[in-house]
Amino acid sequence: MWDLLLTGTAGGRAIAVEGDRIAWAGPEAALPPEAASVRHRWPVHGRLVTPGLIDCHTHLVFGGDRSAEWEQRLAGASYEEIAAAGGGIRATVAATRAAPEADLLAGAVQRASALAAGGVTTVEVKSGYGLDLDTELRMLRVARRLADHVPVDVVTTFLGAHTPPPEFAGDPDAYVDFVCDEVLPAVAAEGLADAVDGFCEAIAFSAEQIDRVLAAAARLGLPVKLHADQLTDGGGAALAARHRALSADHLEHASPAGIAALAAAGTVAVLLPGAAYVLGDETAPPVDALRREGVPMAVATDCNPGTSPLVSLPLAMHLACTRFGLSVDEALAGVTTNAARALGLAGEAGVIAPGARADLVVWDAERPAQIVYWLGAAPVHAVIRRGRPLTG
Ligand code: DI6
Ligand code: FE
Repeated sequence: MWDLLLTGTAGGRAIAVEGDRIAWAGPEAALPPEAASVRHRWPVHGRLVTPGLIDCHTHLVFGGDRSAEWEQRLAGASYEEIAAAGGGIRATVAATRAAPEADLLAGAVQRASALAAGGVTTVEVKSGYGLDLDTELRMLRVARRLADHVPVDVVTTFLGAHTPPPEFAGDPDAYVDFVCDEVLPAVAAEGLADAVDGFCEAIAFSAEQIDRVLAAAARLGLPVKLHADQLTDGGGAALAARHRALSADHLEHASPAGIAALAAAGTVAVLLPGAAYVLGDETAPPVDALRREGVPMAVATDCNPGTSPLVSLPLAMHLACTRFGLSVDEALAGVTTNAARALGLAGEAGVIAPGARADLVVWDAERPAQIVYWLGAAPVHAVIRRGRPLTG
């Protein structure tokens, strides 16, 4: 028997839920006889209902605070200069290593709760601020525990190859060996990562070094994704495609050949307009080329303390429209179907179709543009997570 039936949605569709799954979705006029005996009926009075939103790229577990660096950037320092002077990612690494697990969890819960308030029901969380065995494992354990405190599903990604840590300064290859031979196998043995990522960038790792990390992930049966061509064209898109990555993320400086390779590999392009905005990078990713080649585009917050202190996915959608030129429909697909695909969850999340997880948002809106247009006030009316209404 159906547990819940939403009627009167903006599109004139009805949506039935049984247990934690969508049981039926279609025009109200076509409802089958089961509808007569549903446990709860929920008329939504013309409101828009979307899949629960998916933030498919975040670094929301971290210690410390980088607001002072942001002020230095306001005064003219560049992200690369700050990183070269020992700030940037390394500053967060020091603070994260020093933070007790309870503090890491408390900060992550706060940020994930803010995302959830904006309609997010699935969030990806990366490691990468530990860069030693203990802290990488601790970050991933905190990420796994998040779902006990915030009503979201969490997908974890191991980002050991984020930047070379101070112990390996001057010898990034030795650090890559350590990641491949020690940290990644330990992470996999504990089942702490759903995927493996790397930062392919002049200030982090070369394509050759990342290639080794992604190959090690494949040997352990883990899917891969990649921070590619964010600040410079380092051949990241082509590298991601060669490894059949779930996603290639950022892509502001990706080459046409890189985009074509992503299309051929079926890799999702994850656009992160918060980072471009905060860094003041005027270069938009090659959205026209992505469209032309048929590369699916996702949109995410990249929530992190350095380049994207952003805890609203609807605001990321707004920036994707205004700064990168996406349409509202593209932005919505970017946080639902395409974001699911970027996490290997196609068909499971991000769609309203029989068999999919019953994660739904009822909006105080009739049209998607009303979600995206507001800055800082997501018009969430109610959220249903795995079949259970949370609010409203
Ligand atoms: N790309 C980013 O934008 C973040 N990490 C990455 O690989 C920045 C992380 C930070 O500055 O702390
Ligand atoms: Fe990132």
